[in-house]
Amino acid sequence: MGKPAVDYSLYLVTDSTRPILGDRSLESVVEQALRGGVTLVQLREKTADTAELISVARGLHAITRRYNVPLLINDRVDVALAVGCEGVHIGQDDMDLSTARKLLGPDAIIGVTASTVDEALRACEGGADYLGIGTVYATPTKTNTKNIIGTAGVRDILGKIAEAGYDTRTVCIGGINESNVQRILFQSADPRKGLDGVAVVSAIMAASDPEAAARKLLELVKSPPAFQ
Ligand code: TZP
Ligand code: MG
Repeated sequence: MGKPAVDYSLYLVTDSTRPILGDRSLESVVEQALRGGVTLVQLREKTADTAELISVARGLHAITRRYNVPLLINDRVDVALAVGCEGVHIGQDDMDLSTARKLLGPDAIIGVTASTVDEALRACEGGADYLGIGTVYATPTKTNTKNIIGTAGVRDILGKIAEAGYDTRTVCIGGINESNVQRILFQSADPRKGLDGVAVVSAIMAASDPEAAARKLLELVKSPPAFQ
């Protein structure tokens, strides 16, 4: 079968905490975002216990499959295996990439967080499918980020990956919204390698109309910035 081609253009990362989700259900917000065109979904729930997480993941996977969009699980390789979804996103303090690959197999989509050139090169070398580069800008959604790297930091990482000859896919994350997304894509691009997409939490999850928010963001990601 082989690994399916993945569209990284607009990557939705979930957050069920009250300031973001309010009293709406996670499933309904994710489905609205899918209708608006998100191309990849990550279930990122820091507080759920394992049984609950598996149950939420099963529910979301039933929805993402209908839209033909891959579902990845943050941190938890065991949950991805239990659910049979398309992959995981792992941070620097989570299970190591080679163990995750061994457990999930060659066709799983495995993404790794990278904040530095070293982390990025190691993940590329280790066979990550994509890098989640960031944090680009400080964000209330994740306050414990140690590394705010800005677009200059993203560009530096992209340049070093290109120099080393890797074709690993890339998205960036952190503080991305409708008003800055095109500038971020433009300023982050190295002449040899640009980003494949952007990952957002609040710009979609906290929007009063997640479908419209996703549609607008996707349109911006796919059209060249006017100031280019
Ligand atoms: N990793 C780095 S920043 C971040 C994660 C999961 C949260 C991004 O949230 P938002 O609301 O898109 O700024
Ligand atoms: Mg993690």
